[in-house]
Amino acid sequence: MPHGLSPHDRTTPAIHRTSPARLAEFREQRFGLFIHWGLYALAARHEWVKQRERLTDEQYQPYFDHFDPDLFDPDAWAEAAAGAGMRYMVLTTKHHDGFCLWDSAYTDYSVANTPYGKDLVGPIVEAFRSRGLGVGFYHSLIDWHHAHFPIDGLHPAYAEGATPVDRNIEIYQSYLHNQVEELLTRYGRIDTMWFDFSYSKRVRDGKRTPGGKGAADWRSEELAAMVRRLQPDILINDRLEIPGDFTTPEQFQPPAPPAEVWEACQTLNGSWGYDRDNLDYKPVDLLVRMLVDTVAKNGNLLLNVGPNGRGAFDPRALESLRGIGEWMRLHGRSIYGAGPSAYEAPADCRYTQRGDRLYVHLFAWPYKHLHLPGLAGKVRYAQLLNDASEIRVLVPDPAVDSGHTKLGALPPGTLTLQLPVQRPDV
Ligand code: FHN
Repeated sequence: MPHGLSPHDRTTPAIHRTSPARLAEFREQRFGLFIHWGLYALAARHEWVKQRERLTDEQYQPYFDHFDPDLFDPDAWAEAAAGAGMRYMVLTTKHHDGFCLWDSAYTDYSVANTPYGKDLVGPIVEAFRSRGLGVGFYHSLIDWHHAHFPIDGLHPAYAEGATPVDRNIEIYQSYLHNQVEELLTRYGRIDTMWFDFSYSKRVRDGKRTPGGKGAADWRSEELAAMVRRLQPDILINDRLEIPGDFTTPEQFQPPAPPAEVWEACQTLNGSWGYDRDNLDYKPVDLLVRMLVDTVAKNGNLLLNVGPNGRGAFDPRALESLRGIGEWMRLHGRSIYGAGPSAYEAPADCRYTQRGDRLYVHLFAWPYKHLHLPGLAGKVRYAQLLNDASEIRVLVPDPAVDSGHTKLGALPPGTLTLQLPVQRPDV
């Protein structure tokens, strides 16, 4: 993600236009894999490399000419995601550089004309769908390769010194709509459409981006109506600059539960595209806490992996997914279909609740005494779900409005106690 891009101002309220059943399914899933893959993976720096390094089309062309992911194995990707406990996936069909991962009838700038030469979207969709995971498409509204996409303040040409110029955006709008129609009619049921991104209101370092783009530039209402006509149960995100089905806070955790349906998108190491030399991988327990914090605030987490130029997940990414998967093996039932509790969690704790089961996630330890305010008299029993050393949980004394727990010496990690409680009167 380029320096200086602030997290998106999610001022566009989400209007739930898809079916309640689809929203319930989305909330049940809670955890998905974001995949950023394209020519930029060969540069192995980040997905904005063309703009950040002011590469001309000619300087970027070698990545196209050498795109031949010989280690591409979508089944391995899907296995790693399923093993991490992920329940759906969102794939970049086209990112800002305009390169298409499918054989589009509307451009030669696609995988079909690279040395690899074959459709990538279909095998990826099939690998994930065959394992019961949901399938979503990320599609960039921005297109730095298209001859009629305006040169504006974000365009690599502007970074190279070109003057902003509108060009013929109507031609680009038709191209955008036609490609979305291609994607939504070629690969069966698609569960999520993840557009990215509008910036008509964007101000950077106190200055408005020259020629920002918004709903009018994408013909967003018409585009969204077509998407829903082609895929009636699809979820559309909020980045068309018109109300969507869910909002998309990016690389930050909202301090309080947002009112609308929301999905946090996060990276493993700060980069969406494969960034070989970026060693800043978040530790697993932080990734787990992000997931827990998100669900405790009634959100979903879309966690990103950027496959490398040969089509493989980096060993560090696989290690992260394996670590999360181990935690999910123990505690997935505190995530799937779970959500916020009406009970207020103590500091350094998060509560997730599903039905009459309250899950207490300790973000700090060791607690000498864990006070669970408001639960006195409501707990029938406590069950330790970790494989940690034995823990004695004293069921709160009904006379005392707080419970306390003597914790044995615990290994680091998030502890989850399962306390079946009567639902609070909310
Ligand atoms: O510019 C993109 C970025 O490369 C990445 O795709 C993220 C993912 O949400 N979206 C935009 C930045 O907000």
